[in-house]
Amino acid sequence: MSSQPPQQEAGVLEGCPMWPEEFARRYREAGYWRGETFGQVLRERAERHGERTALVAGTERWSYRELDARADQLAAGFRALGIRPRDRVVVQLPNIAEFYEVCFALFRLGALPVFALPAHRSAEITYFCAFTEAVAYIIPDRHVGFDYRTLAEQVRGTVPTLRHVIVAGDAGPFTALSRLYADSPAETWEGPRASDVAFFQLSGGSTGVPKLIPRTHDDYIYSVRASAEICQLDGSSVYLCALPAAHNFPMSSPGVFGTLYAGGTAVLAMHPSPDVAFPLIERERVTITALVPPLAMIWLEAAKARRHDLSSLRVLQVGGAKFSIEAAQRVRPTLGCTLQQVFGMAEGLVNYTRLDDPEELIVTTQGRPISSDDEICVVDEDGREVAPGETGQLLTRGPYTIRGYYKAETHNARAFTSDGFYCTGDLVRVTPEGYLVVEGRAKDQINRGGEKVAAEEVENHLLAHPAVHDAAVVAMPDPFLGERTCAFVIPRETRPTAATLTAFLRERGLAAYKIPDRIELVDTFPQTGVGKVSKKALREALAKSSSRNATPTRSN
Ligand code: AMP
Ligand code: DBH
Repeated sequence: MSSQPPQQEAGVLEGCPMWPEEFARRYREAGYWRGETFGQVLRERAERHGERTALVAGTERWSYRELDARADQLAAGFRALGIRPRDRVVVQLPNIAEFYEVCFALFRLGALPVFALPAHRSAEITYFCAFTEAVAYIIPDRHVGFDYRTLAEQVRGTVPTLRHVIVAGDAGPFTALSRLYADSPAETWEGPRASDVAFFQLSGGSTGVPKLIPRTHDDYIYSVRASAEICQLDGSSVYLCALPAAHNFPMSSPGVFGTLYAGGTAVLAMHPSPDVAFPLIERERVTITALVPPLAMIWLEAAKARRHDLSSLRVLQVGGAKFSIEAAQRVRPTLGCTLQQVFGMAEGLVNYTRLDDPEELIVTTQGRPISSDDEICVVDEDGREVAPGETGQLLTRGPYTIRGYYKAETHNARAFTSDGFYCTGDLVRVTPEGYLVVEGRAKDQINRGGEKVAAEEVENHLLAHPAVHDAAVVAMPDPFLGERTCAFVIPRETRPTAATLTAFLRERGLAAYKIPDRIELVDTFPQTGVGKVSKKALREALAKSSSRNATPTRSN
């Protein structure tokens, strides 16, 4: 492996490591990167089949022509507000049609969405806005009982670069999205190039603060196009987006973008529960959807009642966390459709089982990469390649896997090898067929049913409490979510209660899914040979402790 530090191409957004020129050339020559931008893709689809339904959300049904026109009008409106190419815009919208017009408007403008999740609160949002020096923040008025305008008020008070808060719905003191549509732009601008960064995705990560993932039009459109092909999407496909729209999985694997690429229809569910999703599947004749494992298990239970006609469903994708073989085996008999396992990451690499694979492979593996140019390397703790079939850490490099996080030089030096492989932190083995099986994790993260929690981030928040001397957050096994979080805390003289600490974390504005499910007060932490906290020993202690001693801090 030769040593090639990531290059900074002239004109590329500062702080975004890009592919070295020889790789970029290879990916273009192979036809992966075709020089298309998202704005152009939508325009082309609107010209080709303008009257087809692109999006269904609530009472809205937008044709391709409508989505295209709205994106143009909004781009002009954003421009008139003073938003410029490369300006960062934090977008925190739920599964509403506006999510996509905002995306495409920003893409056309060349401004860069930073995709926050609806669950994020002031701790995360303030960080995203400040770190990216965002000029605008786009929110719904309310969603699932939470008023995002109050959050925006807080964030605006602390981030000086933030000039605009734009609201889908009742804007209160802020700018209403609905007032921004402008019929013709006051001025013209040069659109982005396909090699430009198009937006930032978030990494679940394992560090103190979430990392931002710069994705280009070229690389993301390739992953979207190839995903749509693997999932056999076409103009008759109807994709149900039940997971949060901003997440990389329902956005691109193949997700709503893949569906729009293929000229199909995307249906948005405000909530992924069977109560909401099943009537939509029946009414819209949904053909494909994507879930995380705990939701898939809920759907499998609910489908037994057979109250809705789900016969249109051809593919159920499950990913984000490991799906048990037992549950995987129940998909076809219960739902009468093919299971597709998806093992992906917002950093790039996505693996799929193929629709016509033997059931054995579909049920027991997490699929194989999209591209024959996805390089896969499985290494031991010393970074040496393991023997075929052995388990080790997955490293990867390829035409849609980033070469570095945004403005994270020190972390990048650890998270990427000197020759550009991303160290996924996932422990995998490769089957003789070349399929990956996820066997575990080397990163300090908890995968709470597909929602990733970085241990260090939660530990840092706990350490901010005056009664906390030290904190260590680990995963505990859970039959429903796969894993839940447990925080071990060494108190100072005054012992805080679990409830006090939980309330403290909420007050600090941490997203609810990161609040520990259980908090244990202890006097010391077990140590490794070199004197570090042994999280392995903590996890083992948890496995041994009976549920009688558990101090659950919440039930879901
Ligand atoms: P992120 O980097 O935050 O996008 O999260 C991606 C991570 O989710 C991967 O590196 C895996 O740890 C995990 N993951 C995603 N899909 C699967 C899957 N099908 N099975 C097991 N783990 C998964
Ligand atoms: O967990 C993920 O991040 C994920 C899972 C499936 C992902 O990013 C993807 C597919 O694209």
